[in-house]
Amino acid sequence: MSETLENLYSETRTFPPPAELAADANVQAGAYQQADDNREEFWAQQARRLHWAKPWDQVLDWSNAPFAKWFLGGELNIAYNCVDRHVEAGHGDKVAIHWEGEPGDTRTITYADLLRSVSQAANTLTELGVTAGDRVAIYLPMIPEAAVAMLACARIGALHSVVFGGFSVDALATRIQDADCKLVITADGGYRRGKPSALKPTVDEAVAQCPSIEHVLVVRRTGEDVTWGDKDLWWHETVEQASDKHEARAFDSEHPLFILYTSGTTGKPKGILHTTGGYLTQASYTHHAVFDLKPETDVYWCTADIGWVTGHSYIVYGPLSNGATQVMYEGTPDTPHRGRFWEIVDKYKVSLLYTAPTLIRTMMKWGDDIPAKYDLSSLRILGSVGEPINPEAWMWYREHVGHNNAPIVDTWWQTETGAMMISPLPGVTASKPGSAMTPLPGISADVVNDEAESVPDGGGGFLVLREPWPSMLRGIWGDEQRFKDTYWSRFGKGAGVGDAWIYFAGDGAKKDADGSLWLLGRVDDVMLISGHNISTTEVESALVSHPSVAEAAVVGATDPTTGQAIVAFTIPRGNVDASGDAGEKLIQELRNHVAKKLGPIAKPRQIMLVAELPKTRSGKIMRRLLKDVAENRSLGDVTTLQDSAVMDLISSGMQAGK
Ligand code: 6R9
Repeated sequence: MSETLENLYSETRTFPPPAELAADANVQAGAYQQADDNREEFWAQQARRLHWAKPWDQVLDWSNAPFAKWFLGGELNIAYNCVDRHVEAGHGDKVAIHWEGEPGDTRTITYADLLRSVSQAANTLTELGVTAGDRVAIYLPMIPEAAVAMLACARIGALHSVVFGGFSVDALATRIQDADCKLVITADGGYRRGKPSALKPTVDEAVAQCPSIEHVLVVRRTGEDVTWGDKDLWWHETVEQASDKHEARAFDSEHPLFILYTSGTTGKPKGILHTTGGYLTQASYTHHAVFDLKPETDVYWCTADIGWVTGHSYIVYGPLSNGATQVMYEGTPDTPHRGRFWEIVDKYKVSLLYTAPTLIRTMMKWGDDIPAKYDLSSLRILGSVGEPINPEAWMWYREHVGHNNAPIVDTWWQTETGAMMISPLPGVTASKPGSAMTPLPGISADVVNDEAESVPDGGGGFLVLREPWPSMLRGIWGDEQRFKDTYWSRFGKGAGVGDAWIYFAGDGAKKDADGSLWLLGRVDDVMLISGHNISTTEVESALVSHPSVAEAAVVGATDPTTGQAIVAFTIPRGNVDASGDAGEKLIQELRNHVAKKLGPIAKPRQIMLVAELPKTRSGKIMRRLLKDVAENRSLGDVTTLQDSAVMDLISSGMQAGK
């Protein structure tokens, strides 16, 4: 990209933290200065929040950059940190997980229960021949056994590779093969949209293509019939019969913890590798700092799936290492009704909620009256992750969910970063709707131009990370070169310029006049209209700021006159008449609305009113597929698409010229 990204959208509203929250916040403003004064000592201090069986000798070794080592010589056990130590501290009876199944069945799991289950699972894995360094695939619905399985792997030093329960045979098989997994942990099925959804048949087909698999451990969740093979073992006949005593042994700080495959827009998925000490340090600290967790009184709920990095760091490792009480929910937000999320918040008196912009926009579409039916007064901090949150969605979240005073923490991070990197601190930051604000203490994010020079306030460019951080990826499984090429060859030493290694995140960003950071989406999605770089995020936010719009996705389609032209796919809010002439009128109104907000250059060539948008299971809009539609191409890879029928609907609407 030759020019910097253009900044069109401006936002002036700010919301300081409520005074009581600020006064009592876990992390205060001084943390930034402390981290600036001595970054390594700052992270060492956060590492001391954990239990180490052997202290480290050196905080960071960056001599073999871009391969980092943190807390060298230190030893710890992750499961001990997430479970045993809370029981030993007298909190065995404390609820770790309030689990809510989609059909309404529930389970209450204390830290003592969790310790027994994790110990049993660790004993079973060991009996099945799984040892430290082996890889285990986990393909489960959102049931407590998913967390138990991950912790059991961590406890014995085996790497888990969690694969989304919605992924296909191919997606599962390629991931098993890439990491040579020895074991798969799965279930007969889970509940989705009011009915059982089978998992075992997918595993059977995948395992048939994966000779490395020795055993398949199957949790009984739905009770539906399954085909049984000689590798299959029931969880309740093995794990639940095993001894519940297991001594956790400490592993080296750099012992590998897990592999998680990123969806990746092109090519084969990348197996992102994380290790032990640094990962847990940052996952734990950021959860404590950004959610201001008070383990005695808070009830935390992260709505992500465990198959996404957000589920790893902020359902399993962060909250459990901090001794949190949390809610875990199996199903979809509209089963059996569209108030389900708010019903759960009300029922468990959730105080800290972590969800994704896609869900917030869906709730906006369903209408304000739905959250209004529930008592949401327990909520004190609201988190967002996964995509830029449009200012209007941010305001809606604050008003209709956060009763106009719960701080919103918009957290930017990636599978690769392992934990949050850019986010407000709820007791410190006066936040702006739509901005992730500032790098967290100890993190050095910056926005740079093509020459890797920091852009001035008001400028836009590429998001980079200038210094190593504890939970950074340690590589791509089995592909060192791709690791260097993808993240380290765009800027800095890896690009042959200067001495510093600079991590390229792949996102566009801008700094506003105060230096606050605004994420603008993936650099690959930036549009080039008549020579101007325009970010999809800003046009989408302009559309969502119109009262008739719930959600929008924008792509640049090839255009003979302007190079690329803006094509927008827009979901009207629930109460809007978008049929026939009313729809045509709305389209014209929206085109003019964008032109007025952002300038005539950003006026969409075409707007389509649609009922749904193609999304990944973690809620990211798949703009690549919409671009195929806008340019009349046949669709590319759809294996990570949540609902494939969506694309048929959109394509047929496009052909009909709607
Ligand atoms: C945690 C997670 C990473 C990509 C990232 C960026 C987008 C995530 C965001 C955000 C703007 C935020 N992203 N959080 N963009 N604001 N608060 O989502 O990991 O699935 O690996 O995706 O998601 O584009 O580069 P992952």
